[in-house]
Amino acid sequence: MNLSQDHSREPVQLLKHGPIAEICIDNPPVNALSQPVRQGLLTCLTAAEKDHEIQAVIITCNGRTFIAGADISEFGKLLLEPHLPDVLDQLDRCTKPIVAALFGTVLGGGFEVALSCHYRVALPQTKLGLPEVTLGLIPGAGGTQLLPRLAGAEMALEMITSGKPQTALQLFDHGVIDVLLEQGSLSVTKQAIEFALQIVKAGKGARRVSQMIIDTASCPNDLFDQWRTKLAKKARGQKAPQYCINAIENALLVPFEEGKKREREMFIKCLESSQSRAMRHAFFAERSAAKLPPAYNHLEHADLLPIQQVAVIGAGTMGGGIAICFANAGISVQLLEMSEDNLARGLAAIRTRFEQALKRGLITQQQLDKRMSLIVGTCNYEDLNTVDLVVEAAFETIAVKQQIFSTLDRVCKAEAILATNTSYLDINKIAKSTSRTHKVIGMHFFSPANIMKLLEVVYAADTDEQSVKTVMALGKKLGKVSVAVGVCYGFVGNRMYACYGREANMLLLEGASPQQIDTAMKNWGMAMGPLAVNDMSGIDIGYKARQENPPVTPDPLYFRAADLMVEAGRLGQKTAAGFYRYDTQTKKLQVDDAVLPMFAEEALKLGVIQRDDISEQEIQHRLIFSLINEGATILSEGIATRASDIDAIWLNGYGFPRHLGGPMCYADEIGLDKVVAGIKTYQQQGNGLYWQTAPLLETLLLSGGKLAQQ
Ligand code: 3H9
Repeated sequence: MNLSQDHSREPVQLLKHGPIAEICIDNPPVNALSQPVRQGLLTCLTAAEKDHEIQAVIITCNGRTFIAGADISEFGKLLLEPHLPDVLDQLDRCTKPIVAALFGTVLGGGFEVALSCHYRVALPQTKLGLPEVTLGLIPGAGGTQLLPRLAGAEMALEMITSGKPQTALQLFDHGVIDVLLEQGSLSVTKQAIEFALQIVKAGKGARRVSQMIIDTASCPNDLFDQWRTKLAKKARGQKAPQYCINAIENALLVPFEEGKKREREMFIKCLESSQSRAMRHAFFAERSAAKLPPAYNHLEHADLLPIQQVAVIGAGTMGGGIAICFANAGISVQLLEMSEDNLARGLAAIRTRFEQALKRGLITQQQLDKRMSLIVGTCNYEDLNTVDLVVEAAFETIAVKQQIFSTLDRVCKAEAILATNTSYLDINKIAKSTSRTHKVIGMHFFSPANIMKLLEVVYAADTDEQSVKTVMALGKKLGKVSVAVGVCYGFVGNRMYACYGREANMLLLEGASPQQIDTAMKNWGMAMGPLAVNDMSGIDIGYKARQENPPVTPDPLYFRAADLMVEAGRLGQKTAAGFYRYDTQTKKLQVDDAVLPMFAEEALKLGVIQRDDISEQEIQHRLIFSLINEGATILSEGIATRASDIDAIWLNGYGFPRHLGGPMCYADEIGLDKVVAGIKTYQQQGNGLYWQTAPLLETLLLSGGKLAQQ
C-alpha cells in the first residue's frame, strides 16, 4: 500500500508490507542525497515511527544502485536543511529496527546512511566506500565515527584515507554487513523484507552502531602517527587525508556525539577549501568530457558500431599496452607485426606484463590465461578482414602511417573504423590515404597505455558521428577518461606539453640547472619534474618529432637544450645519461654537473644571457602560465570543446595534481590578473615569440569571467 497521497514522482516514498515499512528512494541516475531526498527520508521515517502497525523499516532504492552519496552539485552552494547528519541522527535513534537493502555502489553519504541503519543486507558484489577524500573532503555525516565502530580503526583508516570501495563480500568478514543476499532469485527488496520479518520475529530491536565500543586491543600505540607520516608522503600537499586521520582518531578518544560534531567542523573546513573546489571540478570535468561537441550531437541515437574484435598494428611498448587494454575489457585482438621475430618479442613482452600483474595480486592465473588467449598474433594484413576497429601504433612517420592506412582500407570490411594512435601527426592527411575518410579517427593513448586513464579521441575533418560515438563509448568500456578533441599539431595535451617543455628548455639555457627546474615543479605539486620525465620517456622521441614536423616559426633556441643532449648521445635513462646520469644497475637518478657547461657554451653561442637569479617561483610560473596561455588559445580555436576537457586531459594524462584541478581551474584559483601580468613580464624578459597573451584571457580579465567555465 502506498501511503503517499501524491502519485506524481516523489523522490522518497513510504510503502507498507504488513508490519514492515519500506522507505524507497527514487532519484536517478544514482539516488544522490539531494535536498528533497533528505527531506523525504525524514518525513517517511517520522511517519513510520508514528505508525503503530509498523514494527521494522527497510530502506531501499529504485534503479541501478543504492544511494551513491551526497549530491555533489549542491556543494559550494548554500547548504539547505535538513542536513544529512541530522537526518542520520534520527535514523540512528529510531526505536524500530532499520535495515539497509544494499546493491550497486553504496558510496559516501549513501554508505553513511547504511552505517546509521541498525542492520545491513547486501548483494555480495555491492561496492561500499567513503570516497570523500577523492573530492578533497572527509565523510561529513558520521562515516569516520561509525565505520571504526563496526570494522575497527585500521580498516576505517584504509578505506577512508584511500577512498577505495570494498565489496560487501569483503566487508561481511569485517562485520559491516549482516547478511549477504542471493543474486537473481528474489529481489533485493523482497529479501530485505524477509530479513526484517525475521528480526521482528526474533524480538531483536534497534542495534545502534553509534553505541558500539571500538575494539582497540590490536591497534599499535602509534597507529595514527604512522598513517600521518605515510599519507604526508603518499598524498603530498593534500589536506583532506590528514583530516580523515584526525577524525577517525577522535572516534577512539571522544564520545560519539562529540566525534560527530568535530567531524562536521572538519568537513565544512574541507568543503570551503580550494583543494576540494578543485577536486569537485575534476569530478564534473571527467563526466562532462563524455558529452560530445555540438557538431557530433545531431543524431541523438546514432547507432554505435558493435566492437567485438579489434586489431592493433605494432607490437612495441605502445601497441602491446593497447592490446592489453582491449584484452582486459574482454575484447579479442589481432596483433599485427612486420616479422615473426618482432611479433614473438611483442607477445612475450605482453605476457611478462600480465605476469607482473599476477605477481602483484592484481589478476588471477585464470584471468591471465583468458586475456592472453584473447590476443592473437599475425604478420598478415589479410587476417584483419573481420575486425570492427583497428588501432595503428606504428612509427611516428606520416609516410609509414599513410602506407598502413591504405593497406587497412583495402583489407578491412567497409564499416570498420580505422584509428591511429599518433601523438602529433595530421590525421586528415592519414585519412586521405583511404577511401573512407569518415571512418578514420585518432585514439591517442598515453604510455603505459594499459595504466594511464586518458584517451584523446581525435575527430578529423570527415570523421562521422557513428565513429566518434563508438570510440567514446569504447573508451568508457576500457576504463578510460575519453576526451574528444580536434586535429592540430600535438592535439590538446601534447601541444600544451610542448609549451611546458619549451620553457624548461629555455630555463636551462638561461642558467637554471635540471634539478633546480625539477625540484621547483615537484614542490609546486607535479609528481615528477619535466626533465626527469623526459629522461624516462627518451629525449630522442621529441627530437625526431621536431625533425619530422619543424615549428612553423624557426627558432634556434627552441628545445635546443634537449637537442644538445641527443646530439651528445644522451638520450635519457636508456643510455644511462640524459639531463641526469643513471646508475646502470639500479637506474637511480644522479645529478650530473657535466651538462651545465654544455648549456652555458650553447647559450653563449646563441646570445642567451645566463642569470643566477632564477627563482623557484619564476620556474613554476613560466611552466604553468605557458600551459594556461596555450590552453586558452586551444579553447578559442575550438580544438577543445570546453575548458574542463583540458583539465580532464591534464589530470589523467600528465600527472597534474588533482587537488589543483587542472591548468584552467588553477588559473581561476590564482586569478587571471596574476596570470596575464606574468605573461606580460615574460614577454618583456625576452621571450616575445612565445609569450603573446591569449585573447581569451584578456577578454575574461575584462569581463570578470572564469576560464574553467568556458
Ligand atoms: C558525500 O557523500 C559527502 C558525505 O560524506 C557527507 C555529506 C554531508 N552527486 O559517473 P557516472 C552524476 S560526497 C551528483 O557517469 P557511472 C554524474 O555527474 C559524495 N551527481 O556513472 C553523471 O551525471 P551526468 C560521495 C552525481 O555509472 C551521472 O550521475 N560519493 C553523483 O560510471 C552518472 O555518473 C561519490 O563521490 C553525486 N554523488 O558511475 C560518488 N554521482 O550524466 C560519486 C554521480 O549529468 N559518483 N553523479 O554527467 C561515482 O563515483 C559514480 O558516479 C558512480 C556511477 C560509481 C556512482
